[in-house]
Amino acid sequence: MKKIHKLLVANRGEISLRIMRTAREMGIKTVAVYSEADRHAPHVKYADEAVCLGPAPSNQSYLLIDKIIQACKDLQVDAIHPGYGFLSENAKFAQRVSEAGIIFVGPSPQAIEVMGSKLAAKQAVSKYGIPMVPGTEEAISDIDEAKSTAASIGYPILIKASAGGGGKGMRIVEKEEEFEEQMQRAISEAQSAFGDGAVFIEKYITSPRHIEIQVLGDHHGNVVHLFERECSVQRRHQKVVEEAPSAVVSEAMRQRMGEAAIMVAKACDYYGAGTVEFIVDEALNFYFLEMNTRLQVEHPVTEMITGVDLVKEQILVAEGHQLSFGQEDLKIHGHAVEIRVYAEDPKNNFLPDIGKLQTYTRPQGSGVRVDDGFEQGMDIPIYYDPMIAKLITHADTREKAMDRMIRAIEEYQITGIETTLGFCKFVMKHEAFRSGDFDTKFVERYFTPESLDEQWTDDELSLLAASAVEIFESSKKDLRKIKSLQGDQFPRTKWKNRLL
Ligand code: MV4
Repeated sequence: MKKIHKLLVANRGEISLRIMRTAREMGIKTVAVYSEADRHAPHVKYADEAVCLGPAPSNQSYLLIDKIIQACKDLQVDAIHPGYGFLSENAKFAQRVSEAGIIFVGPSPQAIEVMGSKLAAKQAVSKYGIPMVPGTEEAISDIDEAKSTAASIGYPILIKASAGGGGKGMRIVEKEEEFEEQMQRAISEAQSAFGDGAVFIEKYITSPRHIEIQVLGDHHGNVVHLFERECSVQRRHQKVVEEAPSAVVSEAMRQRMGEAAIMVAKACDYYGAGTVEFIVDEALNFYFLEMNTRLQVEHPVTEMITGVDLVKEQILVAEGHQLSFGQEDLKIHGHAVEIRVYAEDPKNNFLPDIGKLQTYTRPQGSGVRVDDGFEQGMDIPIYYDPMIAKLITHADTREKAMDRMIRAIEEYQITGIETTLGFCKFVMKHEAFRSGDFDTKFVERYFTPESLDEQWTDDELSLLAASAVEIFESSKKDLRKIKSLQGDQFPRTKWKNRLL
């Protein structure tokens, strides 16, 4: 057991603040790191101490392992929380941190490494009977052998890069004639993007749902799951809306998925917070895809329905404590929805829209949580992810959580930049989302820029038509009056122009 007195958060923005808030509640001093672009950022102001790492680009600041470790030594920091992104799933970083005698608030470097490779992850869990998509267990070396495997699985198949993530390096193959070409492309893409050309094949599940399970493990071999998050509403592998629980997961399915997730965690002696990702087909069969060995962006929906502060548990586990609860202590309370507010223009192909937050007023009230890292008047830097905020609502039913989200979106006032708020409201009102009948193709299936135009009900449209006729008739009357006055008895004056 080793008490943490001072925690450095190797991150920026909302997640850095989110982590420091919990640390402060636990009586732990906080250290922020920042780049020159983030000098005046809220996470820097919030921290007890702050260290500048370098210029704006993350490879000259937030990714500098040596500088971060040196800052810990200079300030007598005893633990590092990596947040998400940046160095959070870098096994070498986790290793270097612990070699420097600093606690890494996260899993072991070995677990990060195994789960960082999709093939290694599949191999690690293969003996536990966890459902996986039919496919190859090893990297493809022989094209003819791969082709015959593909034929026996049945097309379409998906080629995936073992080192890939977030959809990078994936290729769908519809029929055998395309196989060889796509395979070569996938290999060279994987080689240049990840420095690892290993690829494998899986049966392609055409329109899956993405459902993931939050897990927590300690150093004593205890692992629990904190139910599922539904993350199917995404755009080009970027999640847009997440919720917990999922509208389609029954109690029995939840239990089976939860148990499978715990097995995945145990297969790599996992400790800390992690997420086991599954895809779910139309028949609600679920298949293990990969494990994310970090705190995820969408962790708040799990916190809202369980009442567990995941960062607090991460810190306690890192100090060596046993989990303070067992599986049977965890219950789902109500429903939570999260939207990601990005500085992107949904009317313009979601291009990042940078600039100054001219107005920035957060929604408030019962069941509303906003996790953000900006303030009114600040510029959104171009160097990092364009996410401005996460807006989370919680209520006792899914219906009420969605209605509360619409209310909160309408209260949110952001000017100076375009945001995805209106797009999220479109999702929140869409019949497919409301009914729960959607998958990862939701956005491409239903969204066009016109979806954002003002929506009118039939009653409102009749009212508009009636009032248009009225205005037209009254204008005609005015025009007749003017014409009658224009009998040249009077010169055209300003008074008459005003009538027009
Ligand atoms: C799949 C799949 C269909 N079949 N694997 C995309 C990201 C990576 N985590 C795994 N992904 C997928 N793997 C098989 N065998 C479809 C996807 C996929 C997807 C998965 C989760 C969330 C969004 C997605 C969007 C498109 C494709």
